[in-house]
Amino acid sequence: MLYLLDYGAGNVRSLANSIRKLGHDFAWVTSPSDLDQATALLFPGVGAFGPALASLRASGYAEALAAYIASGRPYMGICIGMQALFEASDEAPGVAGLGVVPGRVARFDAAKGAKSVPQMGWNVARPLRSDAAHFGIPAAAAATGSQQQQQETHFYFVHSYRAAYEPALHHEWALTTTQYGDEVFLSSVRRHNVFATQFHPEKSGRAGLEVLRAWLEGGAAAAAQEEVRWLVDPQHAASPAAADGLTKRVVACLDVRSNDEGDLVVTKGESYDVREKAAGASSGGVGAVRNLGKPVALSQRYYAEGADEVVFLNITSFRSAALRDQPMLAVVENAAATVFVPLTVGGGIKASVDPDGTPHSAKEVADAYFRAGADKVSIGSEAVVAVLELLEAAGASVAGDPALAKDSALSGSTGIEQISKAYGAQAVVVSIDPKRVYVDASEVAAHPHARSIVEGAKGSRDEGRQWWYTATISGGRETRDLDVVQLARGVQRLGAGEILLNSIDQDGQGRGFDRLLIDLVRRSVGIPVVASSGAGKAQHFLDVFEPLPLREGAAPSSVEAALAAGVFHREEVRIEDVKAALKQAGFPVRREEV
Ligand code: 1PR
Repeated sequence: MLYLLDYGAGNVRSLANSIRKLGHDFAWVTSPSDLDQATALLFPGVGAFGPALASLRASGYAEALAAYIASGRPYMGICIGMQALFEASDEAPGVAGLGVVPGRVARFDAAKGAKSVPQMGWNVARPLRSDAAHFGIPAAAAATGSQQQQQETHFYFVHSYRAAYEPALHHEWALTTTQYGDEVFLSSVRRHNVFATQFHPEKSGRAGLEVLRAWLEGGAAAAAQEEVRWLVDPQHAASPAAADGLTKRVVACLDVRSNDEGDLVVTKGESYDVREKAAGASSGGVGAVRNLGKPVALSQRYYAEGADEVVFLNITSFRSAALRDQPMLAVVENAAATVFVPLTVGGGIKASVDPDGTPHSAKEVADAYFRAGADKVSIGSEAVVAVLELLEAAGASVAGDPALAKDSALSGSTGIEQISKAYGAQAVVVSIDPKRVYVDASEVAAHPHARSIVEGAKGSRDEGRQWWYTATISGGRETRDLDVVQLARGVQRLGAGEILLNSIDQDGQGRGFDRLLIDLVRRSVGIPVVASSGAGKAQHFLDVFEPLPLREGAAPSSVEAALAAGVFHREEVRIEDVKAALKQAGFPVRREEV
């Protein structure tokens, strides 16, 4: 019997869904003694090393796990399930790992290769040895140059810590390596009955399902029959190549709300106005909510077309309590059963009170979405409130930089902090809805938000104008005296792992992304940024990803991901077309095999 070990953090639902989809059955481990009966064991996990190991030890699993592994029965670990095998991790100094694999896990060095941390996205797992093929990871050893690109298999990674590849230390274990920035790390290990991946096969589309299938169908036993051959020189594999394999992510976004008939629909606004323009007298001057399809069906279409991620935003969540908002939970649940790429859900991730007076913290609301199958939650309005409070607690003026706030200014009580602590920063996205505020040239120098003032480029429709970007809440209905740089730096300080950067001015206009806004935020933070709002054609994705020198002396760079909604919903451009155009222009992308 296959058992799954859920130690209580992170989203294990998608893994359960993947296993069922592959036609296999399993049981959850409920006590250490279950491990005696298991004939195969899967230990998935996102989250942090310290709490994971503490929870394993507290509930008596650490010894049972060690005994299980020593018995020779197949073990597969994912993410934390791989990191737990090492001796220790810098993430939790003093906490011992299981010590099955030699060496320790350490944090990515953001300075090496000028990269955002966490690594979030699709990267190449490069097989070092012939036994990788038994685990569904095809070897592309014979291919070279552009040919190799085509044969490379991408998997979804999301982590801040990794085990750097050291050939002498990991000789018996290294199955595949992956490069992020200038760092080469172990993306999967295997020895005898133990196989583990840093990437998430359950979130890696068809390529990931193949890895799971291979293991479930006896990959470890098959590999044991064969002598391992090295496909590459291990020393050579440890030195970084000129560029890493992280692809640019193309994200599909579904803005969801009830229409006037009460049906939950995917809608799409222009500068956040989601109602039809043609408002007749009979409708009281208010047009109907645009209806562009059903949320689950559309997410399935985007998965099939190769979307690297899917985002669901409940855009009217400020009106109701999220825990009562069962339709959105059901949407996520149903999408997670068939869509095997990361799912983000946003809207209403905040403290709420049930009609019977029962209060729920933002984390409890997030718990419900993670249980339903979300991989990340996205926080909008509450993030603005949290950063304003942080500025106040730090005693900073309106011009202050919340990123510099001391630990004592952190309350620990905001949703961002609590969810980030429990699930890891990578599970917390902050969705920012900035709006332009135009200023006179005479106001610029003394302006309290001067840090976010930009000037329209020569030859553009905004030439000669200057503006700053104000933070808004409730879907742009209200502004706050906070600029987009303060907001982005503040949420990073609070523990957010990614920024979803919308633009109310560009939303639904199809004129392209606001590169001035995007570069401003990109150079203000060290976490990944998803550019959003304004895509009208494939070329706009090339424009937003074009590396530019964002500050003096820095290597040219841009955002990690770009998101679009309307252009995909109306089928004006397909995700596949965007990927083809990006590939043609030399950007690394993941193509889903159809
Ligand atoms: O404040 O935590 O409850 O979250 C509410 C969430 O709902 C926020 O993420 C906010 O951005 C979103 N939201 C609120 N009102 C609207 C609206 O449209 N009326 N949608 C809204 C935000 C922006 C993007 C859109 C891109 C790309 N939509 O999601 O998909 O602009 O569109 P395009 O490619 O068609 O240009 P909380």
